[in-house]
Amino acid sequence: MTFTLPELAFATDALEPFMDKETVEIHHGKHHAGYTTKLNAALEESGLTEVTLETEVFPQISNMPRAIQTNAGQFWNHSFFWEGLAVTGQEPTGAVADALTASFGGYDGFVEEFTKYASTVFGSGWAWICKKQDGSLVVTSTVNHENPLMGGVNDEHGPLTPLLVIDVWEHAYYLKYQNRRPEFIAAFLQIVNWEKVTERMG
Ligand code: MN3
Repeated sequence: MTFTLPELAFATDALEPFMDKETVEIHHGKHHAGYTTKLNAALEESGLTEVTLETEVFPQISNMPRAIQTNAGQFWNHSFFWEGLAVTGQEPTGAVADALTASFGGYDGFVEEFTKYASTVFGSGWAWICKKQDGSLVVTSTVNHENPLMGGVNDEHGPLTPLLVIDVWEHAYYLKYQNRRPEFIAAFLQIVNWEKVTERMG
């Protein structure tokens, strides 16, 4: 099986002014596309076909060749990132609003926790909202290409279901926000697809 670059569900300028057109074009059309091509090449080189990333590659990630580790992570994380964005400002409602209240005391508490994790990832990485086995929510961060589905990553929380991710690699925000990562995090929170987050809660 080969992986294809997922199409965006919105036009590249649709997230303005929170995420600018040029950044979306380069981020999706160059970075994400590049990881896709490299993942397929690495899988082919290893003779791995018909693999499922979530259930076969990520749990065994440390046993995989380095090129598969990095590009599988980057391919999947970016696909998940784009799906979590929405053109129009949504607010968490229903089950996800209840879960944010139960786990963080409310939306503002969640924003504080998420901003703290996203702004303190050192270097390149990601911040996540995940659902734990007991149904409660937790914010985590990962470095480089890693994600919470990978064996050995965020293990202190037990098995996690990722619900939302922000990419805090510099390529995700530098053209518009330069070194002002906190401004990018605040902008990201304006374009979260909470309907998708709710769907991912299951
Ligand atoms: Mn990226």
